[in-house]
Amino acid sequence: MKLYLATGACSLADHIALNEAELPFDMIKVDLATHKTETGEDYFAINPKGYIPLLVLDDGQTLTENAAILCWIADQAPRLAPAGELGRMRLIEELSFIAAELHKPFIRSFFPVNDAERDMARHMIRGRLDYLDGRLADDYLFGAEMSVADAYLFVMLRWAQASRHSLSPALAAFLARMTARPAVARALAREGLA
Ligand SMILES: N[C@@H](CCC(=O)N[C@@H](CS)C(=O)NCC(=O)O)C(=O)O
Repeated sequence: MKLYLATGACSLADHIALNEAELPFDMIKVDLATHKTETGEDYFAINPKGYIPLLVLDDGQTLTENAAILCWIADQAPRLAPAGELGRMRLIEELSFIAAELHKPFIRSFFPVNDAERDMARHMIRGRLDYLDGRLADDYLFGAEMSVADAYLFVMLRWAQASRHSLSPALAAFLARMTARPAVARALAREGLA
């Protein structure tokens, strides 16, 4: 298996989830400015979408989109998904929320076309962080056990911290709790972020 990623980018969520699932993989770094892989290949030729993450399965099939890749990883390690009748739907609900309502506004705030767009994106992120603060009464989004959605949220909170959004005590504690997990520490070290 191969994961195409960029250091500290959203693909860190997939990296963490693969580690948590104990699924070994080769890591290929992509330079998002030039869209070249670390071995000099044209990334558009590998993934026409041009963005990371991309997961190449052992049989050569490819998966893109964090939500889909994280769902696939949870299928390989069901303890990384919420249980119960609506468990899978709850996971999709959470991943969709993080992708559309948090990840995308972060991209808008990092690369705005103007100040108004940046301010609007930051305002949206603030509202989402406030909502998530209320969700984190337990250790993780779905209670006492970590899921792949927590890996995605972890990356978003790293970005929030780096871009000077204040984190509530519950969100800061979640960030610290995730950072202390061995699978997370290994991912950070392998990406050179430790
Ligand atoms: N919808 C995609 C978005 C992924 C995404 O935004 N990737 C960013 C890094 S965090 C990227 O590769 N940007 C470079 C580009 O768009 O060319 C997903 O959820 O997987």
